[in-house]
Amino acid sequence: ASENQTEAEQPVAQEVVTVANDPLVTHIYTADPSAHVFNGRIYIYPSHDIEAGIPEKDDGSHFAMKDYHVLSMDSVGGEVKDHGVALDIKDVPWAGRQMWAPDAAYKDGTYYFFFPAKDKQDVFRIGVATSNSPTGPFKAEPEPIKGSYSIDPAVYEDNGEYYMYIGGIWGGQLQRWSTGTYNPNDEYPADDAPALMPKVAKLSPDMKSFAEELRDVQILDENGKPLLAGDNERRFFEAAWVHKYNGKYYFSYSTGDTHNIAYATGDSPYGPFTYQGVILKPVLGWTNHHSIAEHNGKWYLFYHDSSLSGGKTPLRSVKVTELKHNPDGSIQTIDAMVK
Ligand code: FUB
Repeated sequence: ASENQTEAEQPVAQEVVTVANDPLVTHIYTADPSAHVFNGRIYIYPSHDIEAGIPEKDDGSHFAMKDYHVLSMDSVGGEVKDHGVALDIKDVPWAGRQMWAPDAAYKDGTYYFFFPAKDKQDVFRIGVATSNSPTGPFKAEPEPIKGSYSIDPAVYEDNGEYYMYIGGIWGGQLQRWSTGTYNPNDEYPADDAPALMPKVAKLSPDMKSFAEELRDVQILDENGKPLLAGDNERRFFEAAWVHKYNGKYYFSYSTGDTHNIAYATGDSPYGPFTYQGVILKPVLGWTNHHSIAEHNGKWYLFYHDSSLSGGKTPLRSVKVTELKHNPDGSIQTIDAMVK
């Protein structure tokens, strides 16, 4: 604030809610929780972190996960059940390594499990696997989704249509697709150019292919201009998620190297979305990744941190805390940098 500003003109500091939560499970490491409510029960589709002994690098090779488990619970605070291995990399014909943040969706009696993994050429693709149970086991399709790339699929259903959001920069390889085809070299926009945007496409009725070309999800600043690549505090990095509240679409994501879960709002699942603020401040460990779901009239933020491993970035645990929308539609910022 400048010296000439009156007290009334000075910006009001956003209220921050501090929380301390325990891991939902402690017998395995879990991360990137995608939560859904199916038949009234909460199902969480996380990554399954393992001690791979690979040194930490910007390309993320230390996240060397090989399978997925599904967790479920009757309600937040209730007993959390681990349903065991739902999909193993050895049962995915096209996958080479690194099973990263997944998501799931339900349509017409079938549960669809979406997951990113590097193919045998070390290029991230998005796979799909199906089951008649929300907990799997899931049977993988022999090939990844045609035209898919990068990481962190999030599937959002709106009026019977399913939209897949994807993207992650650095280790998630989004920067290698700026021309539409794969470029093995990392090329990033200049700091004063628009940031790399996540992508979205509607899924085909069979849920196993894109119904259209992937397009940019525009995230705009308060002046309606795309966020810039150098705006590390606000620009998209990875971990897309969409929820709808009071008729508005909320696109939330991790800002990566500044470690926030940020959100932007818009009037269509395709965007554009206007940046609004921070949902979750940095947690213990480098990554921040979340999902948002409503259950029994309350909204919840599912997230992870590295508290159980004493701060080791690739060994994380999923947690949950209540998320509150203010009457004006803004979301209260949560600080979970404790425990
Ligand atoms: O878990 C591996 C990667 O770390 C995820 O795909 C990213 O979102 C980050 O959480």
